[in-house]
Amino acid sequence: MRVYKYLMSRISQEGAIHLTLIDPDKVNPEEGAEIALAAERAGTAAIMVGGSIGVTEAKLDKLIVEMKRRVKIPIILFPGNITGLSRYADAVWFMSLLNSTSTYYLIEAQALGAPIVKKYGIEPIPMGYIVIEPGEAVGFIGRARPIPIKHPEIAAIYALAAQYLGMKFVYLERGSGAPGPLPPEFVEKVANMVDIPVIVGGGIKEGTVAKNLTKAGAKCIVTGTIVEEVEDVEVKIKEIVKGIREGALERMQNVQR
Ligand code: 1GP
Repeated sequence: MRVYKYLMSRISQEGAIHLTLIDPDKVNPEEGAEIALAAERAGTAAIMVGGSIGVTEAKLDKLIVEMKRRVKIPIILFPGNITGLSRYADAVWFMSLLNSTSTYYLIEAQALGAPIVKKYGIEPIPMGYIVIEPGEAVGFIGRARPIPIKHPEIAAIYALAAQYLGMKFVYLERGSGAPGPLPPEFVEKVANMVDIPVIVGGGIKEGTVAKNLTKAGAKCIVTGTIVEEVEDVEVKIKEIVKGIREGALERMQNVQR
């Protein structure tokens, strides 16, 4: 419960947090550790490590060992499959792709992964994962039936089901590298339906976008691709973290009114 409690306490203190996603297939361990360090300095709350393609345990191990030497914030696995587990991580999003048409991504991969999580002593954090169109690589690989962007009410009922199933977070995923982020109204509809924190990711590149999504109710904003594109990771993540802080502040002021 250590990482779960840490995330919840930062969310309750700050209103919303930023998580930096690093794809082990796209960086070498040194680059990954550099990005993690810059992200930590910029105020990201935790590092997520994972991807849909090309992830091996050996690659993950090397990357996470290097990161652990450099940063203090938790490293949370974001597995696309059972190869996405490493004994060196602090926690794992123990997630089910709720709108997958495949029982593998709903529960079979989780069953295969569960004894490994137990053996390695990684903290599982239960999370419902919902893919919204276009869904990008994860939508295709995960055999999702992506939720139409016009129908946030469908995402909202999946999110509520996740909460009733006991999941501690729900993740609205537009897909890594999506051409644009989720609209704030979409996030608002889901956030108004559930009591568990809503994580939002996919296509977020600007502080103003992070601000509007946070204001709409997101409690965690995930960015991945942007750190692979910019020269100064620290400056970019600072911009996004600043946006999240402003959005959280405005949301909390609206609640008090
Ligand atoms: C992917 O939501 C995350 O799972 C992050 O997406 O790479 O587009 O930032 P980006």
